[in-house]
Amino acid sequence: MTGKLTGASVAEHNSKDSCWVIVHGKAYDVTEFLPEHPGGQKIILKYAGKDATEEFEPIHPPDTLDKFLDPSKHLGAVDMSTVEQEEKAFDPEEAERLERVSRMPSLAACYNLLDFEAVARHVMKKTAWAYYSSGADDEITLRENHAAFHKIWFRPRILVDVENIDMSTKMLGTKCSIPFYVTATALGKLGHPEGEVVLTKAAHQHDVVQMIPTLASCSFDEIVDAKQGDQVQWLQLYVNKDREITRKIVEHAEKRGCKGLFITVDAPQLGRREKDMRSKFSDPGSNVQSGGSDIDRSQGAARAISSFIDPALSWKDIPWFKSITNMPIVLKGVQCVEDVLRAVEAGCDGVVLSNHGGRQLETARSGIEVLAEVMPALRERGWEKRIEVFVDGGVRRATDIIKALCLGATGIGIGRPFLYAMSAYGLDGVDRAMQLLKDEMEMNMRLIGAARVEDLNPSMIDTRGLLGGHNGIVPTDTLGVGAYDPLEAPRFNEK
Ligand code: FMN
Repeated sequence: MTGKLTGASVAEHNSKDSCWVIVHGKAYDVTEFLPEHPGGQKIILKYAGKDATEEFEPIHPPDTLDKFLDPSKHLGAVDMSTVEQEEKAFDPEEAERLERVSRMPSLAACYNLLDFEAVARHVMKKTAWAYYSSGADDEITLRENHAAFHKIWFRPRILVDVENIDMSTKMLGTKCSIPFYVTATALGKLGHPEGEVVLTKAAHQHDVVQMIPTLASCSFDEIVDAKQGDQVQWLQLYVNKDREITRKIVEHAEKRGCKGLFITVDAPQLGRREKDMRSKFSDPGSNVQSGGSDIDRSQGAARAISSFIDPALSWKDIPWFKSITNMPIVLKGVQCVEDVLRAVEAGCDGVVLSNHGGRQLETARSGIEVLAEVMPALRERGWEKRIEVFVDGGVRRATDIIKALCLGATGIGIGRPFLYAMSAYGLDGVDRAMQLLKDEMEMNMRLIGAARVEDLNPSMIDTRGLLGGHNGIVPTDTLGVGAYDPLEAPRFNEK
């Protein structure tokens, strides 16, 4: 006798009335938890009586069951040799993907950050690609984030001694090798089995700060445990309706050494990311076709994991955050000068000018455009030292970073490129992506005539294209163009 449960005994509990599942070799009674599951009941019921590990793993930190399921529902170890392995049906899409993986370009063939995106698109699983790459609605803001950098041109200085380039800087009091950081992106294990800790290791190799997402696939502690030496991490916070949960998260993060609290303020409701939603369409676990549950679970990975976020979060909460932590408080997702000024008045230490990578409000302006509006207003008031201004969205080249620094940004967040590098090539990929950025940065600082980050200033860029308003230039509405049935001219009679 092993004292373990058998596969057959678990398999008996395969219905809504008695639902057991196996995760990492242990059985759990989730019957009563079914209605509370943020991702809906249906996906759990798909695995009732079976091993759910593969589905569970990428979207739940490993401490999830300990945290959210009463200990009485932890049924103990299962003898996995007795669990019937389901024959996986042949999946032609997956077979094609694996074939592409076997033909992947070598890492050395990636010369810039967009190269990682091009490779990742072909080798990532469809649902993972859809979650990472998607933007809101028509993805106009998503594309604008990148395009906006092309509206800024350089005014370089010549005959400056640029033999030695120093790219180091300080962000929230932390010295770092280069003014970019790994911004928070949820669900790292969708792209790589080890998840966010891959980014932690790469960040360490390059002396770059990592922002830890609330909705990481790894547990918060795993990500902190993976840091080395005096590596610096920040916490990105989605504020829970239950403030006690939020308080615990914040206090724990501070205790574990996080050096900044980034409160996400652009997501009172998750945007509609239709690529993500569509990728779930064929998944029998989703409710897309049948509906029927009181909460709409049909919104892809994003919606499934975010139902706890408090839409009532407001300026009134800022003093409370200040009362529970000594970490610098930064608002992530600020999108106009008025709110930056208000953040200064509220005593915040920083803002991230960001539209969440184009995943939230469609036709929100790019962070870089907002930066160009914000910095003169701060300087006018002599407030530019009172708050650190970060920016993210669409940064793919060191020239983009330099443009933001010229405008006055303290630090620049990069999201998807590191996810794509990780998904396609693992740690080596992220390492190379960061090195490529450093190499580009060094070269371009030389070419612009700035030996140090402090030497970059607004006179080195021409922002007229960016600040000319959005008049005249209409972004391509790709869906509209594809769906449009063009009018026809009168037809001539056949001969
Ligand atoms: N921002 C958050 O504040 N919290 C999140 O959990 C979060 N998850 C994200 C997941 C993905 C896949 C992506 C692409 C972005 C996410 N973001 C999140 C937004 C990023 O922090 C950042 O604002 C954005 O990715 C920057 O744009 P970029 O991807 O073009 O660099």
